[in-house]
Amino acid sequence: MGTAVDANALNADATYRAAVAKEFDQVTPENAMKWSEVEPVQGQFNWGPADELVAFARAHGQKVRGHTLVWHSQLPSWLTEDAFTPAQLRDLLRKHIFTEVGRYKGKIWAWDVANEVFNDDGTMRDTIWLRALGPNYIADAFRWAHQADPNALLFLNDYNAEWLNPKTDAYYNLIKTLRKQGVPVQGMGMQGHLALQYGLPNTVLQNAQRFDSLGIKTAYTEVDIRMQLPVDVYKSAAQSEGFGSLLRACLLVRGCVSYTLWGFTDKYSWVPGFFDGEGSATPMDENFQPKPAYYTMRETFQLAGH
Ligand code: 9MR
Repeated sequence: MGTAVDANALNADATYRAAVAKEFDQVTPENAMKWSEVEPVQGQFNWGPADELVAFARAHGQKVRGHTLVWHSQLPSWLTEDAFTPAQLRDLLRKHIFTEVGRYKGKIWAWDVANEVFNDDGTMRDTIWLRALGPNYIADAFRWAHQADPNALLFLNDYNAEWLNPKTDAYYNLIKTLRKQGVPVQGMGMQGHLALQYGLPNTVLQNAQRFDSLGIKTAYTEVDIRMQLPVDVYKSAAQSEGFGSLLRACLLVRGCVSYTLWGFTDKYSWVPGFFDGEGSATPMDENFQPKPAYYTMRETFQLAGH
């Protein structure tokens, strides 16, 4: 059971810090390991917040999920604004992966190597990496990450990847192809950013099962379930069902290795800042009071003997 961790809150808020330590056995840096955070100026690194989280995890016996090596978002402006040639970009990406994965070698349990590489219709997302390097950038990234830390589990990761749809078809086919080619992709991360107003997906278990049937690990990596405010008891119950159904799917497939919340308290959730009028997306309110979703997950774990 994991959570994304807000590096600032971890330092500034003792209640938050204590809850991260008490409730979870795994942590993901919400932002601290992203390229724009670790290398804001080319060649000038800022490892402080990521180092602190890794040390915190070690002190509390927690695993760390590294997030994320290749993404189209939160790239430093020096990288996106300078006109690098494709060969230079390939070199920069390679160096980035070796530097970051190498720094934390042996300390990261699983890496989200490639994040959000497909569009919802199953076509490849148009990114700086696809444009410059072509679709093989994904295989390259996995090979480099594996060379840099052979023991870390290497994941793809995306949203709208929790049910059967054209995007998950694309991931299913990509993983099959990469595995045939011997590319070290070992897991599929299903983020789990759901929203009550769109309805809860009903092919969650089938989707987890088909990834499982490829012989890879699966994980729910960024679960939160937002809603249009204000909260009421019905929304709260539906949210609780949503958190529970993803967790049950995880417990029901052999290779599902973790269930991570994208923040556990509304106090630091990314949701209100991104979606107007929406919120209450996590299992604890702004005062760290558990919601029905919290108890549903706890009971589900207890029923499963955890
Ligand atoms: O929660 C993160 C937020 O603080 C950042 O501002 C945002 C920038 O894009 O990224 C958020 O985390 C994202 C994660 O890294 C990848 N999947 C979607 C998450 C929510 O946007």
